[in-house]
Amino acid sequence: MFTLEKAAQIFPNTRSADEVPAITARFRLLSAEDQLALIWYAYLEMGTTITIAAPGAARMQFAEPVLQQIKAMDFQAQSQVMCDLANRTDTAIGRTYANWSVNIKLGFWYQLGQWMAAGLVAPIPEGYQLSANAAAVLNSVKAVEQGQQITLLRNFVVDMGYDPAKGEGQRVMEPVVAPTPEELRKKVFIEGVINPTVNAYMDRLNANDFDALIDLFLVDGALQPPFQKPIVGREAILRFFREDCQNLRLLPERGYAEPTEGDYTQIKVTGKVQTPWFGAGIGMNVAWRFLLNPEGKIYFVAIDLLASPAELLKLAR
Ligand code: 45D
Repeated sequence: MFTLEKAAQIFPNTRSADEVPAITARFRLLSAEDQLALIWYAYLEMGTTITIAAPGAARMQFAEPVLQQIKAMDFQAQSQVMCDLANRTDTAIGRTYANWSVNIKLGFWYQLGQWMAAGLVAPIPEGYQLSANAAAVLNSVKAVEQGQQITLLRNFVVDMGYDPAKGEGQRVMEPVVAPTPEELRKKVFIEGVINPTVNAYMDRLNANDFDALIDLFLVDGALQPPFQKPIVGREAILRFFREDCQNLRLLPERGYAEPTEGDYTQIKVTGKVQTPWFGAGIGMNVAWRFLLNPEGKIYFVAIDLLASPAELLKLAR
């Protein structure tokens, strides 16, 4: 029968963007100063072609006290806070930061970036010279597609701060939005796949209807986000949906389904995903690899960030 490990290997010729974990690992070896400057340069460069949507007030309220505290400091203290975050030093701000959900962390840096540009927060020193290694990492960041670039920026930000609980602690997250009312929902169409579970998965996630979405999973089902370990069990998956998956836009395009061992069904779907941070500005090329049990419940689904657009057309095993 299927184990989680075996399930994770369905459609083995799916090529994900391996550059992302590779560049992330190289980034982590840089000094804090280099890390901050590199992100700043990458961010400026991206800003010439795309804009980040300003986060809403609901998201910012949690970061607000720390942001005000930082704004009131002199430049030197501000630089120190940012370096401490990058160094993962044990400080009060580092601990608070580590407990925020991904989107609150991004909102925090969004605001600091605005203030840095406006001269209210210490800028990267003029004429700062990246080390040779950092310059090489920056070049690698610039060379990948935009969907991979924003994934890298997100990784860099997620890793900062000091977390004594190593991700197992209580998370501070923004409030969950109400699901889109039934009559306003747009339904997806997936060329080559007519499967009620897969369609409901896309439509319910698009509608932020997480309570209905989780019903599609087996109790011990698993979901594997890009470059992460599988999240196992309904409770943990639901928490992940509420925390990390609000207002995503899933745009599946085509797919392929076939029966497999034990009357299970494996289905691969490819298409695009948009994050609310960049809206329609960036479409990330992704694959969903589903394994459904004989009753049509999700035992496993992996979401892969694809290596290249050519992967969108690679459906069969
Ligand atoms: O350090 O089906 C400064 C799942 C300089 C769910 C800065 C999914 C200093 C199931 C510039 C100020 C979620 C898995 C920093 C699907 C400094 C499912 C600031 C997939 C840090 C489809 C930097 C969803 C800033 C996916 C402000 C793939 C950086 C979602 C901001 C992917 C970066 C979403 C931002 C991604 C990055 C979002 C806003 C990759 C956002 C990335």
